[in-house]
Amino acid sequence: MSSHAQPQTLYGVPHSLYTGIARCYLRTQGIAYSEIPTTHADFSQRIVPAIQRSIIPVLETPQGEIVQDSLDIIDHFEAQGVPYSAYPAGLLQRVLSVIIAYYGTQAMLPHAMHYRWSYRDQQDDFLRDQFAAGAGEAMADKIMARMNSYLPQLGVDEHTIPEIEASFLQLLNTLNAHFAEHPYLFGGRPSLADYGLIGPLFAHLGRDPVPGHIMKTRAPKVFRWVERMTAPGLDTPEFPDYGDDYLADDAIPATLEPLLQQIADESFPMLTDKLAFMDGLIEKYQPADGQPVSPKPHQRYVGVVDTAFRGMPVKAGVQPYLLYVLGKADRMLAEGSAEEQARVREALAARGLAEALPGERGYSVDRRNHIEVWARP
Ligand SMILES: N[C@@H](CCC(=O)N[C@@H](CS)C(=O)NCC(=O)O)C(=O)O
Repeated sequence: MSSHAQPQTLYGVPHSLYTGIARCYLRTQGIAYSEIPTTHADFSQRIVPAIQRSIIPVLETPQGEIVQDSLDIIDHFEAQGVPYSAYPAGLLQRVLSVIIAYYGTQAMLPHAMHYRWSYRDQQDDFLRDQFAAGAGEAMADKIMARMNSYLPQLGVDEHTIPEIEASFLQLLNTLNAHFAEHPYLFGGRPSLADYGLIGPLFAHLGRDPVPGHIMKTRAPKVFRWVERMTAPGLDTPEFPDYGDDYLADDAIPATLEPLLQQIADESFPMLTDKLAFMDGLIEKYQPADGQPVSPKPHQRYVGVVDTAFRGMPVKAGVQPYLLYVLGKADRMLAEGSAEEQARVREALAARGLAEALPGERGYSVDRRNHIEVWARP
């Protein structure tokens, strides 16, 4: 059992993408917690003033420490030691787990939001029920309208929708084949990659009626992985002799290669365009170290780029947060020996993923006082 005897408090709701990431992690590690919705007075009276915006998930420890951000919540517990660390020992697996986490938490936002909000006629009763349970009847309509309004800045439009749907089906096919052979992406326990993908694949694509039906009927093994990720501990009855460690020797399973190919195909040129946009912002405004990335804490987008998704032109909003995620991969790589770094760079280049590492740009994105800020050397 867990060494965390007193329960943690997790502020969140069942249908929230990022809350799911933190919740799956707590359950896998056997960390006792209770989940409290944002309607609770504690959230508005204590948590929001402390974190400067209304956002979930938020962890409050029994000692009163407050942690916002799904990945920071993971790192908070990693630092204390957990039964199933989310960071593989192999440097390539570790770096790829960050890139896959980026794909899940950032690149799949259009998939999640499209399937949630473009099929209102078929799932409105379900969504209304979920939002009312999480935020109260009075607030449900307002929050639903706000979430629905995010589609244009996510690049969800009549031209991209067929590509977003093709991307979802391709992902399901790949993962269905992978999870027939392995319980998790890199072997016998979930890594940051699994936690990144579970965000969209649980809250939206795994449980909203329209995409949930597609997942169950077309990719039953993916549905089982979603259950496995949300279960306590490791839930692997299909793999009795598999063991609970990552694949040895930093191996990348053959069944994962199509996923890495899809991530490379879909990340470029969009990621490069977004990074170039941020380079331009920094060049123009020369923010000081520690300056928030946007004027108001709840603003996540700093601009819009003309780019492409699977060959389709699209306007996409730029979130500095993506650099917060991908910067982790650069830092991990820097910890390896020169030989190891060369091996990993070569492996990334062979998969078209070399440019997924932002590299040294004269700035990075950090989080201070719960807010994303520009970090300067
Ligand atoms: N980077 C944050 C993102 C959290 C986030 O976007 N949470 C959504 C719910 S899934 C939210 O609170 N949105 C509030 C809003 O957009 O107004 C994390 O990983 O925790």
